Amino acid sequence: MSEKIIAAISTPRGVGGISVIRVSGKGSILLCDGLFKAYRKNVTLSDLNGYTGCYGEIRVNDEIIDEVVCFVYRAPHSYTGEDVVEISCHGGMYITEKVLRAVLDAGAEPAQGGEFTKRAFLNGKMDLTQAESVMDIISARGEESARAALNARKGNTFKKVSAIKEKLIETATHLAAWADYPEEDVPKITAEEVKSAVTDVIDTLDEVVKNYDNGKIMRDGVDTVIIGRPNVGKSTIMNLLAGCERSIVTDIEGTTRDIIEEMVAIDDILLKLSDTAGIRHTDNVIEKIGVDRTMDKLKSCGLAIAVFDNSSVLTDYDIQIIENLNGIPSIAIVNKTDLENKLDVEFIKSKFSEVVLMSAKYDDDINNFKNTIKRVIYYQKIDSNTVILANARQRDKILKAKSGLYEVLDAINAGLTLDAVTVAIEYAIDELCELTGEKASEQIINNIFEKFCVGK
Ligand SMILES: Nc1nc2c(ncn2[C@@H]2O[C@H](COP(=O)(O)OP(=O)(O)OP(=O)(O)O)[C@@H](O)[C@H]2O)c(=O)[nH]1
Ligand SMILES: [Mg+2]
Repeated sequence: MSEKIIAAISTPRGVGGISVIRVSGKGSILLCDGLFKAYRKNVTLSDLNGYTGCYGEIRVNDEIIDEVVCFVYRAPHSYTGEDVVEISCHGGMYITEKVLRAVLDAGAEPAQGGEFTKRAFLNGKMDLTQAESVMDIISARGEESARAALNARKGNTFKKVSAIKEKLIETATHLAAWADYPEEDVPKITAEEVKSAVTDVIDTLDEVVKNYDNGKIMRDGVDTVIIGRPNVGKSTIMNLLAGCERSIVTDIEGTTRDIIEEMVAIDDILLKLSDTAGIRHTDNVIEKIGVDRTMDKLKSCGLAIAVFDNSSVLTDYDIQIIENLNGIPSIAIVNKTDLENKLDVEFIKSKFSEVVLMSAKYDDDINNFKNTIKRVIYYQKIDSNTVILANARQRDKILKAKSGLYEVLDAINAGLTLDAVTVAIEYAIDELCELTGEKASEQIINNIFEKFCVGK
């Protein structure tokens, strides 16, 4: 347990009803007692049991800074595993900063980003995957991603990875026992048995990585590109989904020249929406760059919304756009249905599995459009009850473990000694231990917690 007492404001900066200053470390209760005067007679924070609070005021040199409620947690039953006091004062930065200043002047040190959670990890209150999920919960924007992060916070990632690891440890132990103590009665483990156990684990790891890749979509939003010829109504559609005038709309072709981005939530799905420059041949340098960017963006997107104009016949540009959408999940919009039809809608329907007819300018009901978006994205929706990795670091560890296991298979196939096989299995186990933090270097731990906000 760390000797240093740390303190920070744990609520967001800004005006609010209350703000919370968290103080953690051995001696933190006594330190706060020096500043706090309870309204109940003869009561100090040191008298309080864990999980209890007390109403009173923070005073410095007889000056009352604020009326507060102090909540006391006693080690090890606190977030950090140490003695903790949480001071709830009135919101507003002036008062909050003043209370924090009083705590720091009394001997606490300002907490670094993520230091409370780092202490929780170092004190064995949570494993690394749980700690990382704390950050996910804070930044979760959709219901689905919040649930997934909460799941990891409960330790489900740790449990699942531990189960995988146990299976490998069992195989490695068996191999080692059999190789080291041939005279004992250890049942022989065949190469086929090792191969089958290892292949099972590889399959599970594959599933975990796939889940992560899908989960990332939910956390960061689906990269969605609105594409079409100039003037078909792309920006109008962007604004309709965004619910505000995000992108400039005019009847001049080539109005949008660069990519305009906006995050849009459709129920629990988050879209990272990009309105783009209309696709056409142009000599205008700026517009041309815009068109090139649109095509680049298309290559990496998760969903394309291709817009066509109901009031004009198909052009070569429309055809070119359709060809470029090959292999990309897409929805076609036949826009401007309020105008006389000249577009070959049947042709569009033959090219897209999802076609929405609408008038972006006049329709106020876009539920059909939203439902179509959900339908197309939901096929890649993940089950938030299964294991979900929090970040690229965890994913990398899974991939390294997997490569170690492929070496096991190679070693067996090449007829290498069981020692060589055991070494490769141990490598995979090490990688999984690093994932959960059971064996992580100080450097890695520092890197992880540096990304946290102060106060968490
Ligand atoms: N009648 C009718 N007009 C529409 C509809 N949707 C958009 N418009 C009009 O079409 C014109 C072009 O709309 P934008 O949204 O700017 O089109 P865009 O595809 O973004 O155009 P560029 O940025 O130039 O590529 C504007 O005058 C819109 O008001 C519609 O459903 N019906
Ligand atoms: Mg536009």
